[in-house]
Amino acid sequence: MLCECNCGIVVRTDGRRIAKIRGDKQHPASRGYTCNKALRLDHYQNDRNRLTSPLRRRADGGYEEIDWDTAIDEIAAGFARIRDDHGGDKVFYYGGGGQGNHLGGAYSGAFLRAIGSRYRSNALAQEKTGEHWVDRQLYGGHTRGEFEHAEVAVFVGKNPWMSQSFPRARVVLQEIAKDPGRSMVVIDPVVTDTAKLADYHLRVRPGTDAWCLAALAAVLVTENLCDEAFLAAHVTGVEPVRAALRDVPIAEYAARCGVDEALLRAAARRIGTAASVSVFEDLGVQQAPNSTLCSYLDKLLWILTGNFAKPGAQHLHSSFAPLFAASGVGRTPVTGSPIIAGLVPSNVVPQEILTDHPDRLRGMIVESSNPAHSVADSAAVRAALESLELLVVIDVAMTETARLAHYVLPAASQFEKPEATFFNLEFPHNTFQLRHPIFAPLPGTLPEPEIWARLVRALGVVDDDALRPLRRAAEEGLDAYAEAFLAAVAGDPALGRVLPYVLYETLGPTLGEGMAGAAALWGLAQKTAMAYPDAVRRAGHADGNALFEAILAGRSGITFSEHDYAEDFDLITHDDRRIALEIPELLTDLAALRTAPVTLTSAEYPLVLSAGERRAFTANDILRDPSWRTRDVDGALRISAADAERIGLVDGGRARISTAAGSAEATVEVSDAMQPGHVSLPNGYGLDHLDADGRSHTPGVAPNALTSTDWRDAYAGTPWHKHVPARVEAVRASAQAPGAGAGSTGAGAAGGAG
Ligand SMILES: Nc1nc2c(c(=O)[nH]1)N[C@H]1C(S)=C(S)[C@@H](COP(=O)(O)OP(=O)(O)OC[C@H]3O[C@@H](n4cnc5c(=O)[nH]c(N)nc54)[C@H](O)[C@@H]3O)O[C@H]1N2
Ligand SMILES: Nc1nc2c(c(=O)[nH]1)N[C@H]1C(S)=C(S)[C@@H](COP(=O)(O)OP(=O)(O)OC[C@H]3O[C@@H](n4cnc5c(=O)[nH]c(N)nc54)[C@H](O)[C@@H]3O)O[C@H]1N2
Ligand SMILES: [Mo]
Repeated sequence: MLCECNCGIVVRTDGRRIAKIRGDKQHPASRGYTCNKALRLDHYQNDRNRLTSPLRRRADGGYEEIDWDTAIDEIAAGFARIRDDHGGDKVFYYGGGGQGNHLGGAYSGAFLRAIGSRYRSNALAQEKTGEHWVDRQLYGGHTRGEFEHAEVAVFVGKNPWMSQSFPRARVVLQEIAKDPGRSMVVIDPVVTDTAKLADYHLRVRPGTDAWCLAALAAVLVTENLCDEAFLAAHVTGVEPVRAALRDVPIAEYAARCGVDEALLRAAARRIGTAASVSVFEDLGVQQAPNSTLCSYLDKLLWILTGNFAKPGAQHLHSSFAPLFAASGVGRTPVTGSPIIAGLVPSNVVPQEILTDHPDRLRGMIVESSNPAHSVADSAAVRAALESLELLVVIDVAMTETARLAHYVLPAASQFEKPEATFFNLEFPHNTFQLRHPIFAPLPGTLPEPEIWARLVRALGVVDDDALRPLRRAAEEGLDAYAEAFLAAVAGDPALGRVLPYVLYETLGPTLGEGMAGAAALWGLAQKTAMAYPDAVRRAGHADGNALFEAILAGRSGITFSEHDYAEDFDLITHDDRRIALEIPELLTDLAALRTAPVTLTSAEYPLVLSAGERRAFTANDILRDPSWRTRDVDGALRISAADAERIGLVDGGRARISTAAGSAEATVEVSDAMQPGHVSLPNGYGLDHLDADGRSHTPGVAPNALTSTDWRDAYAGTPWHKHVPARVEAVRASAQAPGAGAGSTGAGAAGGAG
């Protein structure tokens, strides 16, 4: 549960400790693979800072422990008051799961609908909404590359050696690197461990991907490397795109992005002549200038070359639970920002709260997310969250966000309840794993499904008599339950609004000790079986009930859909089942690249800071105990030798990094991987942690002490975290705390942790 892969693991427990961990060979996706991070999970499970009681903020700002009944009653009453005074749509929901815990969020909908809440967001709104906006127009769904079988793998601002994100990433990368018949193209300003394996490393200047990608696509068009048969049969709107790409001055754009033209052309030819190509774009472009345009351009690479619906290529895929709302684009109440995929851009959250606008958000529930640390401009987020009438945080730990809350509710850990990830993104075989609890909940904590059920009960919106027939049917078995469920929902629309609650209350008790939280999967299994009947049957599940039973029984995970390659076309949502290639706004932006600036730095902030790089010892904000790290304990600032020398920095010394938003101090790592003008800091650092003696440690820099909310994409509002103009200065030795550097604790504290 440390990245979206959620590799299957087998653990040996020793009391409440996870004593030994290995990859689970029976897991259908990870097949025994795990990265280094998974072996450190006991630092999550047995973090000494875990919460064990509901907390209520006192007038003096401290917290007092209260019992669950009091907490639930007061929280439900508090949100009901906001609903009555200002409307339920003023209650905002942020989060719903990290990388591996999406079951809790599945239950939140019942309470939120019951209270009338409308606006929600989570971390996807600071990375994937621009890509989603492009995807919707092109073909209507999310695509994923089949890297395991791709002849050519293309990584655009993506470092899977460190960040994984697709099954068995390092094994697959090594296989590609070793095979002379296969190639890897990496577009990244940094010589990452992935780039080291690449056949074509297009080492762009930071933030210039749009020029690089435009030139690559232009080579495909001008050197006749497009798949004409595919385009004629399966794509509409090709001509305007081709015309726009013919106008791209390839040599000039290669120069602008800093890539040798011959290398760029060679990479395009490799893509254009391969039997199969898969492309992965990630934060290096999604959190950088021109991000939505880049999402469009990198998809042109595989669409123009017909790399869809065949082995090793790009695919639409089934989904067990939709990560994105299907609703169209709306607007946020205060700033009028676009709501893509149902998500308020993370970057505008402070402005939607901290204002006297009558429609401002007044109450907020944060579940399994730490926006005071993970969203741009932590100071602005803190000020906004502090101004709320009611903030409730559901987490396992006292996070930076929890410390701003009126109430903090302690969740059972992901090993103390049924859990699952909804990042099920593979094709042709897509997998799902329901993980069973391996420990009872830590005393004082509750699993989220129970928390949400208690909140719904406290609102008094469901008549318990209406649930009785369902409870009886559930005792009889799933077929009887399905029948009773359809009848109950048809007869009582109020039940339809709180479905997860209904499932939890009626089916949940029949699922066995500690397993009630799996009940929502019954509804999702029915939907999945209806959405992809053939693919679910091919995977061996006759119907929704059979799929649900297989999920309950398959401890190591199951394959829930098995598609034929040609069915990719059926997954296109346009009526003609063709890819619609023309996106006029983005073609206008493509043309505008001719005069657009390639650098956004200034004399005051002359360097580009990538704030939040994935490294061997980063795992978002999930592992808070710094002792999980055996290296890079401070989260070093990486900088080129040339810049270090000019600034007067030495390896292991200290530097001050300043941006428009703030300033922080870090340990320096002089690195060949960085190009001059570019520095990087890791994500997931600057988290506050109390050690056994009650001393606070905050190793490394909280990256969002240095980022700004207005530094974001025009379409999706996604932040440009990878491209923050910055200044770096040496910290004089006399100003250093003794022992600063590797292993230091308090000395590295950044402004972000408050
Ligand atoms: N170890 C580890 N793995 C993780 C996570 C973690 O915290 N730790 N988090 C998970 C999550 S939530 C996510 S979203 C993924 C993210 O996975 P990635 O997107 O792979 O992670 P990053 O390292 O943030 O960024 C990727 C690359 O972008 C490059 N980059 C910076 N600026 C530019 C630019 O201007 N252009 C280009 N082309 N590249 C640029 C960086 O050098 C870096 O190599 O990782 C997941 N996996
Ligand atoms: N500057 C900068 N900022 C970034 C990024 C960057 O690269 N640079 N990356 C962005 C990206 S891609 C992402 S995905 C976000 C991630 O940022 P967030 O959305 O804040 O998510 P996580 O860091 O995964 O935090 C997960 C939270 O869930 C809690 N938790 C763990 N298990 C449970 C559980 O069982 N129940 C409950 N209720 N809580 C639990 C953890 O304690 C933690 O507080 O950060 C984003 N922020
Ligand atoms: Mo992410």
